[in-house]
This record gives sequence, C-alpha cells and structure tokens, in this order.
Amino acid sequence: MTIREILHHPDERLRTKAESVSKYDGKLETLVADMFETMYAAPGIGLAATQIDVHLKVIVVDCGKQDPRPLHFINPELVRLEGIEQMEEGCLSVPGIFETVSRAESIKVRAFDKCGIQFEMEADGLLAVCIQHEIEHLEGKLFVDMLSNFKQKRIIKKLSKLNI
Ligand code: GNR
Ligand code: NI
Repeated sequence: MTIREILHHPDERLRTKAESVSKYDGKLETLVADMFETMYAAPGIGLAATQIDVHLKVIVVDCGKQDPRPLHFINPELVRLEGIEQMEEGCLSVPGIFETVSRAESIKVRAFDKCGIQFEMEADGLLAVCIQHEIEHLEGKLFVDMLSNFKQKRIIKKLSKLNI
C-alpha cells in the first residue's frame, strides 16, 4: 500500500469531474487500500479519489468516535436528502481552513462496493456530512465554493503563504 500525495486548492486538477468505475479489478482494490492509508495518515475522516489525482468515482470515509468503521463507496449517488444541518467543515485539500457549511441532515446513498455489489446506506450527523462532502469532490467542487467571494479570496491568500 502507498500513501498518495493530496492535491491542494487552488490546484485545477481538483476541478476534474470523476468518471464512473466500470471495472471491479485488482487495480480498484489497490486504489481503495491506498485511499484508506492516505486518509488515516493525513489524518482525515474522508477522502475522494479526486484529491489524489485519480478521476474515478471512489470515496472512503471513517468518521471515528460516533461510528468508527472504514466505509468505501464506488459510483456513489445520493438518492434521498432530508433536513438541513450546519456543521463546521475542513478539507485535506484546503488545509487549516474551517468554515460552517449547510447540508442535508440525513441522506440515503446508493453505491457499489469494490466487488461490484450494489448497496444502500442511510446516514445522518457527521457521516452524512462527510459523504456529501466527498461526493462533491467527485464533481470537482470544494466546500469553500459555497462561501462568499471575500472569504474565498482570503482562503487562497492564506494557503499560498503555507507553501505546501
Ligand atoms: O477530514 C475531514 N474532516 C471533515 C470535517 C467536517 C466535514 C467534512 C470533513 S472531510 C475531511 C477530509 C476531506 O477533505 N475529505 O474530502
Ligand atoms: Ni475534502
């Protein structure tokens, strides 16, 4: 397994729209394993393939405390969104920045596992927020896109000073 490099905002590659996975092979299995290793090493509670410059619809999540289990989703789709919740979010691709974002409070996600078996899962709280955050990465979106222009400019300035 390999820890992969995480891209940082405003890297344009983070804006790539991911393609659907069509082959459930050993290469996919390695990608999922590398994503878990990269997420735990960071450390983070989620990671989208986009963040390691692989433009396939693959996300991993482990929200710790409340619900500590490694979850992976291939070709994830939100099939139900309910309620509104505000939570302070961070992102491994936008290091050191934490801002409050509004999202659905509870969700139902449909996806495949690495063997190609379809499943559905309901989630709320931090897990629901994290899954929505990861799916947006696959669409080339970042949580900072929802903030005001002023805040977005300030964030890019701050990141450029980090020099990582
Ligand atoms: O580690 C992460 N923490 C987090 C906190 C609140 C809402 C979403 C997240 S996801 C983030 C890891 C990451 O950047 N995933 O894309
Ligand atoms: Ni993120």
